[in-house]
Amino acid sequence: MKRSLTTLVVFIFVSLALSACVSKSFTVTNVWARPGLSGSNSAIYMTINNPSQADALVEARCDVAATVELHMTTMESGVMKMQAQDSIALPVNGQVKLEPGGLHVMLINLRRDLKAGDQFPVTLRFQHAQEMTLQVQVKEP
Ligand SMILES: [Cu+2]
Repeated sequence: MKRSLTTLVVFIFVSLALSACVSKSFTVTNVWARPGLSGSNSAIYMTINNPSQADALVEARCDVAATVELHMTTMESGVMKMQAQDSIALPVNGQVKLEPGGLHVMLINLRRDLKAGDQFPVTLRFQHAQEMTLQVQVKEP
């Protein structure tokens, strides 16, 4: 009896530890991309909430474009510029928004048309967390 009680307590403890682990992964919402024609460019935007340890987005992979890069849009003397980023920092307990005029996943040289209403997958690779595949919704900004 005592042994089974111990087993039960250990089981509950492990379950709680596992569920805490699962609930602490990223939540990524509002994943969308601009429409674009084959051969042109587009961008993916999203909101990343990071409830656990400090991490960084290091790569996005997506087969709708020949080249996929992490970009930051900045204004320099009134001129809009985009700069490739090695990674995008995800501070602990922070929210990072990829949005028009700021950070984005750049889709260069689309392999097919992206029309409003289309969906396609993108895979995000992080420095620490496991990679994650999400559905991107194509819509007008
Ligand atoms: Cu860009």
